[in-house]
Amino acid sequence: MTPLPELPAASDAARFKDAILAKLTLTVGKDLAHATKRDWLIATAYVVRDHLALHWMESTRRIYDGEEKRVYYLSMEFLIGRLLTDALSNLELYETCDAALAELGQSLDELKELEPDAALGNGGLGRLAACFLESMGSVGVAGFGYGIRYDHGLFRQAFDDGVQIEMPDDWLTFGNPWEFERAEVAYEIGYGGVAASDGGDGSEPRRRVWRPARRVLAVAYDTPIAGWRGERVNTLRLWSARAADPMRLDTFNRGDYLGALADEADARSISSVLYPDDSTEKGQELRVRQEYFFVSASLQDLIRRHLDQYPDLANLPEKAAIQLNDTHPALAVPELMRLLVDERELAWEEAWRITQGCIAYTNHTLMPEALESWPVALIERLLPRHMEIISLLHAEQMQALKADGIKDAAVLDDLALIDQANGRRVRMGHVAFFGSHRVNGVSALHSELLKETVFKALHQRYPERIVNETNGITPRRWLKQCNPRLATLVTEAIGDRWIGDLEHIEALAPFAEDSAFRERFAAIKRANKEALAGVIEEILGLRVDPAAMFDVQIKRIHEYKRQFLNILEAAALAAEIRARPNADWTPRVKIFGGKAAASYHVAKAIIKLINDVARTINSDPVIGDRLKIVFLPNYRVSLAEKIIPAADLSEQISTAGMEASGTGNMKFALNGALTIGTLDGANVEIKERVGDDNIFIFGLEADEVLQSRRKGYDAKAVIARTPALKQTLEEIRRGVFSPDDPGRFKPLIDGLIDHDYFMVTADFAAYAETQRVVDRDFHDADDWTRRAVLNTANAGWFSSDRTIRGYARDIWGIEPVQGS
Ligand code: 26Q
Repeated sequence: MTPLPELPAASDAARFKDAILAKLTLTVGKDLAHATKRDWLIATAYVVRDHLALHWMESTRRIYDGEEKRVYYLSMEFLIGRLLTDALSNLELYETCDAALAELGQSLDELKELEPDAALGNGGLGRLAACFLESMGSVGVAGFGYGIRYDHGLFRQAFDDGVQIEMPDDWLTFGNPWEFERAEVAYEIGYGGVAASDGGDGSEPRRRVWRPARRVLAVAYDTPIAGWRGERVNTLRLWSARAADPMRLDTFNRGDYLGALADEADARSISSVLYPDDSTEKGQELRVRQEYFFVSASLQDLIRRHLDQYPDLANLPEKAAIQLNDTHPALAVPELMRLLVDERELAWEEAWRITQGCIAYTNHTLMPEALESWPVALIERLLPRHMEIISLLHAEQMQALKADGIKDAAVLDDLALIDQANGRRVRMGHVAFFGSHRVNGVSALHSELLKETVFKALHQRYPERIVNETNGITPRRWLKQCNPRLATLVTEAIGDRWIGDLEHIEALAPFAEDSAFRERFAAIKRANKEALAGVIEEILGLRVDPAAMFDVQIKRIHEYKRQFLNILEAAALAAEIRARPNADWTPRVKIFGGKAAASYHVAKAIIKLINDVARTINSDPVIGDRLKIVFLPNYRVSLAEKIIPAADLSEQISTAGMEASGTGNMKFALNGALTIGTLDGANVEIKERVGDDNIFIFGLEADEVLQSRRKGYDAKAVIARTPALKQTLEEIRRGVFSPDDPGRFKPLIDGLIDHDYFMVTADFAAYAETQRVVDRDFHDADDWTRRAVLNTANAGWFSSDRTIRGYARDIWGIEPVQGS
């Protein structure tokens, strides 16, 4: 075993300082006199990366020597955010680095703000993948993230007069100090062409070869991800696309310079941009090309790794778990079959045993329009052999069903991988379900609804397959790092065990009754609010009062998440304040953040409405500090880290039955915000844990929403008997908030009146009423703090460490090495 080089101990600031200086000079290539802040940041990151790398080598060796089962998390999205604080904190180098930089006249606080977010994801699903990678490292699971190294992550959001403008994200402009390029790890990915029989004697009818028309290369880039205390450093391997031949010299020599580079441009387009959509919008061919690209590269890679260690693939299910993050990587099912049957010449049945034994699928949505399906003709053209395999699986399944006496055409239709009704489409959810040994939902409610709705027929046929794994969040990033004041207080009170074992934070509960503790807790919330007020002033030039209630809704803008309901209620409240300015109002600052998919016009209209209402209310001298509305542009992980610690009230107000889980809800509770929410997703489980008295629940429940829709919900009648709502809708409709363009919101309001699918009007009265209870309760500041402490103390179960242990036990069949 080659000995590893030595690095300064965690407490050795002097040597850490020397190491930064060495990187600045030798790697960044700058001397002290000319180094920019960014140069300092990059030099620091390289020093930290050295530490990561050593732990990483050790982890990799341990996995190999221990013949551990590896978990491959396949995800189109990894919403990592910044890595400097994460790595420093998990390696317990933060203070050392801070001191070293101080000696160099630099401030860690300042430098860390210069790191761009790695925004390779849209929202919850991508952030969950990032929390899972960190948790796998923390609980001792040999985890590998596989995804795409997008040149451009999620767009940057700017506002032009309150209208969202999308700007390209350029996170790689100044290089990425965290990654290791692996030019030698490259796989060929084929597209198009034909599938044909490979001569033979006809005794093996399924021996087929695929001759793709085009090939691109997938090149690996590795980022080490440290678990808590650096116990284990796992790998995020992202694939970047290249042309197999970078340039056509013959074309170039003919003088066609662009043509000579066309293949390269075409290949690179595959990993060039993240699809900026968090649910709907589909059909683009590039999306399928992206999906196949990273699935094929990842499977080829994990098979090679397995064969480096074991003689054959028969034991792959014992040594490799492949988790599909939604249907986006569902092509893994036919691709693994193809690799096993066509390339490794395994028998079809054996290949199926291995495929199903390895693969498991997580569903993140019940919305039918968000479930991927691709036209058969598209898959046939792009991936002819995969279409053949899917058709074979489809036929086998139909045969088995008929053999079992199932003849009901409707039932057969519901179970089919290929939907014959809608112009022949491949249902990726069905492909993923069928190819998996386990399928999981992401909250208790969501998993039950999966069984009753989208996968009802499949569940009846395979009743053991669906399990629940309620989402979680990593307490390292979402308390220790983002809220150091509170983290320190918690540690002073109960010790630091909570960091590696969040359920231990329960020990904080008795402190809710301790008035001196409450005072300190409240002072920390206040300090965090002052810091956020500073950020708001810097970004928007608006002063907000840190004594007011900070009421926050941050998440993708979507009709089902109902930012619309929130702003309608705010506008109604503003009218009441204007009518009775001297009543006893509880001052509030309503904070919004979130991006709308570029093509989602209703969502963009909602953003504009929030901004228009904000401008009107914020400049109304009668309302003053009683109500302020803030829309922070370009919501992203690093902004969430500043907002969440400062929140008093967390808005989780989706139409019941539509938010699969939510994870922001957990981050707020952990940071001592009270939730106002519907009984949706993981809100249900949050309520069970923090207790009915420490959460504000309102509105229709999931079954009532379905019932109401079935009966034909009549928004007009509800509006007519809800005066505050009626008046607010009329105001918006006639342009009170958009005097420059009075008709601007007419379509939005008319849409609501005509067809309120998301039950905004149905829940308005209950929501408004509950907000007044919130107002009243916030008045009793000390009791509010008591309830906030109980939220923090009871949020321990929502650690993603707990979630990962659940997956390990129920789905991957492994015993994590560390922890309980
Ligand atoms: C699909 C096809 C084409 C283009 C884009 C997409 C696409 C992209 C992203 C579809 C869905 C997503 C992301 C979904 C998502 O973030 N879902 C959220 O997942 C969280 C983690 O489980 C849950 O907490 C949220 O409730 C759920 O909305």
